Amino acid sequence: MSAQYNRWPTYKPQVIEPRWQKNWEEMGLYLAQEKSDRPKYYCLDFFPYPSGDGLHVGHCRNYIPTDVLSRYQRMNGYNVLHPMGWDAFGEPAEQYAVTHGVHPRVTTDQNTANFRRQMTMIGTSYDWTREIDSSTPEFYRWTQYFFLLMYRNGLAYRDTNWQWWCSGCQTTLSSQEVEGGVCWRGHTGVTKKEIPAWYFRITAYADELLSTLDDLDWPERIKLMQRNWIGRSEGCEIVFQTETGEPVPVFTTRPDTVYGVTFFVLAPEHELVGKLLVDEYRVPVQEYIRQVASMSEIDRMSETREITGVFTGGYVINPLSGERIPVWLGDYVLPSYGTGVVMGVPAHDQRDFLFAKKYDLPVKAVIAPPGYQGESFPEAYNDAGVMINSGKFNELSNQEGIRKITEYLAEQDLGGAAVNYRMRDWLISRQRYWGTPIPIVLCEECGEVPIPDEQLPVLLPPMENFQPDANRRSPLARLPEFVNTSCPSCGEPAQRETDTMGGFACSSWYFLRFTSPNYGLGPFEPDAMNYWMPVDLYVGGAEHAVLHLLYSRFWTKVLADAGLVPFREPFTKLLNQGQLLAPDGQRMSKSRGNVIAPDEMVEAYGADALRVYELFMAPFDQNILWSVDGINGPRRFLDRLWKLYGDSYRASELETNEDPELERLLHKTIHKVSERIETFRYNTMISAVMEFVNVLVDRYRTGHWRTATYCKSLETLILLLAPTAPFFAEEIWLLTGHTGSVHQQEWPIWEDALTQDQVIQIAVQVNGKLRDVIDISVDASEEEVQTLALDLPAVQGYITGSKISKMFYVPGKVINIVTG
Ligand code: ANZ
Ligand code: ZN
Repeated sequence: MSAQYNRWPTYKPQVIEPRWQKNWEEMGLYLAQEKSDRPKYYCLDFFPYPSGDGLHVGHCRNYIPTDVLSRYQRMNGYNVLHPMGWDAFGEPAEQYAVTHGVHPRVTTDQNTANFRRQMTMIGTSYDWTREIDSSTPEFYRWTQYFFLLMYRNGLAYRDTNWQWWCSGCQTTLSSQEVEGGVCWRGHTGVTKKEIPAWYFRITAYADELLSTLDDLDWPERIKLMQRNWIGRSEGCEIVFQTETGEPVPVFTTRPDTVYGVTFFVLAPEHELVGKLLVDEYRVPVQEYIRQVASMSEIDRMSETREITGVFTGGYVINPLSGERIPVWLGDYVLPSYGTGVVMGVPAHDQRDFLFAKKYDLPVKAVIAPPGYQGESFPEAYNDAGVMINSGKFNELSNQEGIRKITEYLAEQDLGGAAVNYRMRDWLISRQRYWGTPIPIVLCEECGEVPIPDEQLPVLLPPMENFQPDANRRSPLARLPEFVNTSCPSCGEPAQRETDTMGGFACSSWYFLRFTSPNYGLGPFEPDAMNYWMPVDLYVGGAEHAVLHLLYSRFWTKVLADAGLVPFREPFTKLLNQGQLLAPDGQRMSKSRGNVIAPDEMVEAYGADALRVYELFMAPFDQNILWSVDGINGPRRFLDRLWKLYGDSYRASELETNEDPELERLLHKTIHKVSERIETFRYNTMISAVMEFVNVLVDRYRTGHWRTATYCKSLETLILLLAPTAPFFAEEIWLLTGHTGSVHQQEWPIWEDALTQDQVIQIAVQVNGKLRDVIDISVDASEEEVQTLALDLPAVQGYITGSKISKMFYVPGKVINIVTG
């Protein structure tokens, strides 16, 4: 404590914060370098889309905690990579541009500049020399390169099947982006249309995407959502035959019920419908197909809706029983699951049961419940039982039956064990302008021809009118100079693919680009990628559980198999922040008019107060409403602490050296703050700091502050606060006579011995008689002692039924509970 002040300045965040922002940038304080003998730490935020609304205080719940951790890790000797960039391609950016009548290049540049300004304003320590923008040719060139890698490896393909079409987005969407007829951006009425589109074969990695989930340090909730999304189902394929000998494989999880099949149901879209259809049923069947085509998948799977169907007039033969089975169409059979066919077992499957009741089809029991006497079932019986009416498999338990029948089918070449996934391939085509052009030429002679790598990027041409096309084609199809080209293979005139890639392509690999953002010879410089990857900590909202977070894992595995990266999972640890809602309980959005911008908060209270408030308001992963007055508390806390430093530095003569109690508290505080930053328990981290400050203020007020321990406490506290309140700490660091930046200091260490609670024993009396003894920390408060004492079984026996009139506590010795 050397510096002396006649006049300690007042705390003016609006003055000091911009000054430090400039200073830190000039010092290059947050530049990450690969050359370092310190261990690396890659701390990443989800790739934000730079929306025209700018940052609101909800985004800060993501960016502030990761910034605190990054700063903390630097002080702990890590070489930290903490970058930021823009997920700038995609429909939201394009929509914004359309609404404002400005080109998305212009609005994107404006929006990213605003985001960068706001992020700097709230004190984030990003290395801005690594900033990337997925809508620049320097970036999307490599997105195209990866597309071609997938194409060469059979993992990208074009298909003309039924696709999800969103009339709001005016583009096709992947199945991951549609739920319950609603697209990921909230448009209702998503339907299926027959449009050619490009897919990534993510299903080829279904098994690995599932099995390697277990080892990830990710929230269980997200892992569970991915597991359900992948939806692995183990069962059996059984090959039935049409009467003309055509095989009809069917997927079932219950091969033990194969003798109970009394009808067959095809999805109305199934390719066999035409072959099985008997002429006299043609009219009602075609009418039925039309009707189902207008239904959404979610309606078709709904359990409350009445199932419908229609008979085709055709039959298949059951390969085990030899029976002739009538073939129906039914809306509850999905074309995209299994083989699009269900073997109807009404006795043991409830949907089949309802179908049989409705259309008066026979119900044949083949699994007997315990004590079964042959009575008819009031509903499907789907529990365990003994096999009956099943030829040579009779009397087996149905579990054994599953095994035996599966084996038998495999031996007879009639099917065998099979695995099915709910997950579908990833539809990547968008019939929109603002995205990465798909680097393919369509040639009449050669078919699909990939653009050679050395001709990349296929540049997104400038377009005045980039509105979606009424013909469900990409706007790029309206540009002859883009479309018409020559075939890279035969040189004849050919046409470019005009679809662009959805934005999730860019975000599937951007984290690799940060390791060497300006590298021109490849998507990343191998040494830099090797040094930084995988990402050590990845933080963002839980809403990306199955889109971005599944796609990036897939993409990484593809790159690993191509020998481009030496790891198979991109994000070692994942955390999701809770949502911050507007005071009205709604999501913040400009259209609702309830956005709270960090700008107004910083102007009124300072960025550090905002940071403390964001961390303090609730546990990191909890949803919470923004409270208008809440930020006053953190601001007052900083004011009070600022003043304490001023007061304490006015005099420097020490009266004594030691304050053992404060010393213990200091070490405990270092310990708590460290542990809680590392585990993202930021709200209690701030409480620990506040409690410590309370004690220091108390020492000052009561005149017990001229001690070496007190001085050391104040010194250490600056360091403890540096990650959380970086401007405040830097200014105090300077004012108290230090040189260099507080952010380049080492994190304080605690002594274990001093963090252990000293335990004492307290006698517990009821009405003056000793009943028990409790062990408790010397620092325990009177309330804690009371609560513990009242909970003791030995005490309960004497106080239940009576009223407690008084409790006397002799600190550190005895507590007496008086009843009556
Ligand atoms: C006969 C059977 C008997 C079935 C029984 C169940 C119980 P998970 O677990 O989801 O994989 N199924 C097969 N393909 C279908 C499709 N395209 N649309 C709708 N349902 C389909 O479910 C597998 C079961 O779902 C399969 O097993 C089949 O019905 C049905 F007592 O086959 B089961
Ligand atoms: Zn050609």
